[in-house]
Amino acid sequence: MRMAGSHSDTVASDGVATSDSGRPVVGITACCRWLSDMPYHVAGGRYVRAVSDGAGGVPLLIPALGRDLDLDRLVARLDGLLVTGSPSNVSPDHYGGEPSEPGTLHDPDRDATTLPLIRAALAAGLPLLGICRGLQELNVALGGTLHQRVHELPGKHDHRWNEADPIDVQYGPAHPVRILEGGVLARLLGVGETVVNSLHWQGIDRLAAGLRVEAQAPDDLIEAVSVTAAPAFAVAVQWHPEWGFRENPASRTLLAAFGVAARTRASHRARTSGQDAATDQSLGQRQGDR
Ligand SMILES: [Mn+2]
Repeated sequence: MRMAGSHSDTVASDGVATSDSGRPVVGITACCRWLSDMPYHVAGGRYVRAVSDGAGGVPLLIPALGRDLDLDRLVARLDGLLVTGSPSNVSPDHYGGEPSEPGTLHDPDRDATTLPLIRAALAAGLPLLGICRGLQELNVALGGTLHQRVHELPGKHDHRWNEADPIDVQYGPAHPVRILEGGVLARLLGVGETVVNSLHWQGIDRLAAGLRVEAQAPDDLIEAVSVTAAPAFAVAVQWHPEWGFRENPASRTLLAAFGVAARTRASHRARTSGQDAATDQSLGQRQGDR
């Protein structure tokens, strides 16, 4: 058990955000997957660990319930939102793209959840970290478009992984990214190159208004973005910082920065919790009156 005197609201020397009290509640988007003929709402364990151990948050999985989720009430109770990666692709219907190749995995329940959830989270000033599909969803949610098969585009590299490789090779260092001057990543990681993993077929085509390019691959594919007008940390990356983050200083720094932003949000929520309670009470009365 940690002693009371060990409380820390800062980033620890190992780059992991830690706090014994007031841990921020961080929503984690789930996919809807059919297992044994039943829908399950799932998120990879490494995203959960990235939130709990990397960002120092209390992970809260958000089911892919689409319009049956009360987004405003949900967002009001969160201190941060992690939009996860997934084997499924955003349906091109959401950005006016060509129909996907036969056999492409889609997740309409997730699309129906994450796209409005991202917009609600940003409108509420919630800290946000998008990973892989999460970066693509952020771009689509704000009006951008995607390439569905980057490796087939002239001048673009193959950003995919090899299924035949062991998992640690699949998630191993794949290509450098160039961190651009003046952005959030430049402040956290410095300007210049860092090597990242790469497990994606898709990529950003037209960047949404309201996003800025934070990092690019050698083929100029956008590998990281931030939300220009966001009051808090709002960054998305095409790579997977959650994979092996304990051994990767840049990933630890990124997750810790997200955690610090979420903790700032949590302390703000704690200060205004009296107002929240009053709102809850009036909502309860309204429901009781029906
Ligand atoms: Mn890549």
